[in-house]
Amino acid sequence: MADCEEVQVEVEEPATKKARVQADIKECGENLHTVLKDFSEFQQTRILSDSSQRKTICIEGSFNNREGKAIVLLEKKPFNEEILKNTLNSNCVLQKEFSNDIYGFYEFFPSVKYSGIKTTVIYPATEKHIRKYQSQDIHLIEETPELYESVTLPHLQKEKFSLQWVTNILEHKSETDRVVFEDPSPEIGFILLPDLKWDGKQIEDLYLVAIVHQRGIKSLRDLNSCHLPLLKNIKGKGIKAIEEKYGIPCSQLRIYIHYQPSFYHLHVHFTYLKYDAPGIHAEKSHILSSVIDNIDLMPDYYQKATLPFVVKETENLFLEYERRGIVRKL
Ligand code: G7M
Repeated sequence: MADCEEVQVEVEEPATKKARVQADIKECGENLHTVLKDFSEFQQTRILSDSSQRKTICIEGSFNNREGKAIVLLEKKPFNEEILKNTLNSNCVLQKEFSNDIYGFYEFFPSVKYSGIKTTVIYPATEKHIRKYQSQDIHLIEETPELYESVTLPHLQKEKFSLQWVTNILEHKSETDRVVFEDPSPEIGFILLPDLKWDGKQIEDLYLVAIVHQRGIKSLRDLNSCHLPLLKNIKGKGIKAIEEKYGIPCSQLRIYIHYQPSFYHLHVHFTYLKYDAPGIHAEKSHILSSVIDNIDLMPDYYQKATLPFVVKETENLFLEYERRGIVRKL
């Protein structure tokens, strides 16, 4: 995809703006992210999910003059010391709602610099992206090795997310300035960088992923004793890199692999232990130390084990299992 010059947006006449947007599209093809400066061209269609607990909202919509759907995911950020230092002062607005005895209730407006909302834009978004971000009923499937071979694997071969973002990272085409550590070995090497879900600022929600250089390892199911050097390398060097850069000891890290993952190219998650990151529960995450230990005890453990996983009702994988009578809706 051709690189595009950044376009400075000042206040524009609507007609000028339309012409500029069309010119940007012509110049930049599908790459919305080289020109997106605000949401004036975004048309909201519906809310896909909304969590007051996680303080996130996910919106489906489209961009004027661009074909296809887009997803915008907004997430309020956790507090950290830097924000507090720079907001609890006179550069903010404090509006009193009411008071009663020693209790005062206010609405607090920090300055623009410190009230940023973490924003992810996916464009063009596929139906699979939309299903992924849509809130819906979920089911637990106990996948035996036979079910993996006869249902899950054929499904994966038929339908999977593009791995382009992974390839871009491994080939140093994207997110190069975010890389925390790289071991370039084609067999046991990996790239460690902040996950999409982490802005890399505060350790309270620290979230990194280690993406392996070796191609062809789809998921936990594929892991066997050949992969022990790779897994041990990720664990050892990942921990060291995080300790050096962020000062967090390994005893405060949660290091795990998802099953099923969303992307079928092996990657390991590193999160801060106190942070309840999405996908850390027992039905989805497998602690890396236990994975290594299981394979040490039985080299083909993950080819023999029944592995549970969670699936959403509208996912095609659910429909495959439903068709075979293994799960059913209420
Ligand atoms: O569930 P699964 O194990 O497949 O997790 C994949 C992880 O990759 C998730 O935590 C995503 O937030 C993360 N991720 C997805 N994308 C598309 C990107 C990306 O483009 N860059 C980075 N750094 N992380 C991503």
